[in-house]
Amino acid sequence: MKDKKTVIDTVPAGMARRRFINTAALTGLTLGVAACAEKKPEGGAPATAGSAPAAAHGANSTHLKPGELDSYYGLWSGGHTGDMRVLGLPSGRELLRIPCFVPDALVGWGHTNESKKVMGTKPDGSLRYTVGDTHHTHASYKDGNYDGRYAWINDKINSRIARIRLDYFVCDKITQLPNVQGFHGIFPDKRDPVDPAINYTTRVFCGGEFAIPLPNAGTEDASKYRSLFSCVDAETMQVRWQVLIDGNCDLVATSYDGKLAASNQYNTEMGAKYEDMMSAERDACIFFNIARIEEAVKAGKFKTVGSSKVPVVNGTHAANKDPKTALTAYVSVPKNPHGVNASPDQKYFICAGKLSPTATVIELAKVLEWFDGKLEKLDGAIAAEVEIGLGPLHTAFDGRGNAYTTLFLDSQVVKWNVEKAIAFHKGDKNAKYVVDRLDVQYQPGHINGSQSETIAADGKYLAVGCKFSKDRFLPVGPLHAENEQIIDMSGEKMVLLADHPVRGEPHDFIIFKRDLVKPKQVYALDDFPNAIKDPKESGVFRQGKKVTVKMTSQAPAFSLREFKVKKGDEVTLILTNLDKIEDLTHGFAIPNHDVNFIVNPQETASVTFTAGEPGVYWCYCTHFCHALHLEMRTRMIVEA
Ligand code: RUQ
Ligand code: CUA
Ligand code: CA
Repeated sequence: MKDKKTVIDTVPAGMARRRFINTAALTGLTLGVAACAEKKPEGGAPATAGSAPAAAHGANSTHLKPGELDSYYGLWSGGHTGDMRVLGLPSGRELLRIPCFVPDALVGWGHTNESKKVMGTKPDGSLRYTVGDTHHTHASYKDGNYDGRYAWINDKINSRIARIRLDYFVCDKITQLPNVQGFHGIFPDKRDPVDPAINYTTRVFCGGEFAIPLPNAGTEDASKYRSLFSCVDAETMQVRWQVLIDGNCDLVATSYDGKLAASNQYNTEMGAKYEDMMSAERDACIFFNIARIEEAVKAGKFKTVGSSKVPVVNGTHAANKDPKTALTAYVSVPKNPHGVNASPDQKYFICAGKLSPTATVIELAKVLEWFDGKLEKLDGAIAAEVEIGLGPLHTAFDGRGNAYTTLFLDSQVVKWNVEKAIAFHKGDKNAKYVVDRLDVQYQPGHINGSQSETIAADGKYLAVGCKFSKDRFLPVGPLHAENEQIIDMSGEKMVLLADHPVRGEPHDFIIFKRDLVKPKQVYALDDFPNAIKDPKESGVFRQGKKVTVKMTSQAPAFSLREFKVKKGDEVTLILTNLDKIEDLTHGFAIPNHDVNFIVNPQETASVTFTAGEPGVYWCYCTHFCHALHLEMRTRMIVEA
């Protein structure tokens, strides 16, 4: 790896001399990941020694004394565990896992009727899906910063978007995008493109990665497949509109003025095989003109696909040749780009090269000039295209003009100065835009800094999701933990502070100041239409074979000491937790009936199950709540 870095550091200015990785080289490098695992990267100059002790630096630390609280929240995508993780930063301590797309045994997610309703069921009442694959999570904005209302997360497998309420830290809605496969990038808008009074998130944009026949009636001719870019209403979670595009979408970013959304495209070739997908020297970053798309929808200039009623406007090259009416703009960027990120100075989008060792800096004002017919060539929106290292994927910012990009193949984070990169690109060969390189362990994908994707980027901590930990943790069989690393980004040089093992696989995350969210301490009884507000309402209510059991909990007892049902009854058990103290949560488990869920203070939850073989079933509290927690039980007596 050393010699490759030397090449990059000494590369002369000018687009023509840039080195691209060809197909053969890439295949070699990709397969080479496992081989690299055998030996530690040598970390050639000018990389900072990856293992430099944090104490030597002294500014920021991940160490908190017992009882000390973190200063940041982190919302983390859980990857193919299908949930969202909540971390405290800088310690990196995991505080919560919020289930959304897949069942969860602690909460009873996917078991209670309330969560099944959010997740979606088949006509027979069983869950539609029990797997998920979350990649990207982003939160709602107001005035360019997080407002603590919502976060969203994607499920790539089943094209679902979940909304997390940041007052209760629970998922309250899930929407499936019609006619989309491989829903990947996700980003909320930061304000309305037209109405200046709407300075907060009202839309969430979703990129469709895999092209499919529209409608999906099954055809082998991949050249006929298409991808859609979707807009979901932040409040109703309904899909507002979709855009038919050429190529595909990967990651998504939005401008601070609300006018543009962007998505990098690695498959402008519209290939069905990887060789085809990397056959062109350049791909694109597609820009969506939000106001124009919504005007077109209003004017009825759309079609629909299959049984979906969602308006689909035409964003293809052919339909958008005239800048003055174009809904989309395709800015050319090098071969198979990956992440696209909006800089906190609100001026640029950075598109990382992935198969090209470059980052492309796209100037938003110029893209808008093109839409106004004032910029002749879209290429004029490219403010810089500079070499930064091998396998660039995602970029974070410090609010001081620097970008931090992960280099998957180099196993590094490169810190580079955006304005100096622009100067270099314009011909100033003395502009040293690479500020620092830090070895990370190993093969980093996502990266984010504290407050990075807001106007309040504070440049303190950087977290990096490393896809391979190799030798960093005790081996636990063939599958290793992955490695999330925390870096002090406050100084000129980056300093590695900590390793954190994590269950696969780390994906996208955001880090924000803790006072931006106001978590609630107890639920409100009235939020649950089926709440049992008084223990006296408890009892067994029968209508033929359908039985409703109503019960309340107050430590250390359930309101019913026993209840009787008959074998084969369809039993719906409703439990309201009348305890009012924060964290006084009870659980409810029924042996041999696949029932276990929790009820938080003032929360109501219900389950529906079929009563099994006659006998006695001790239902017990699963969540430690009281000195008499073990005694907190009730008997279900199933009669013949
Ligand atoms: S993508 S490693 Cu699914 Cu987040 Cu870039
Ligand atoms: Cu109630 Cu344990
Ligand atoms: Ca390509």
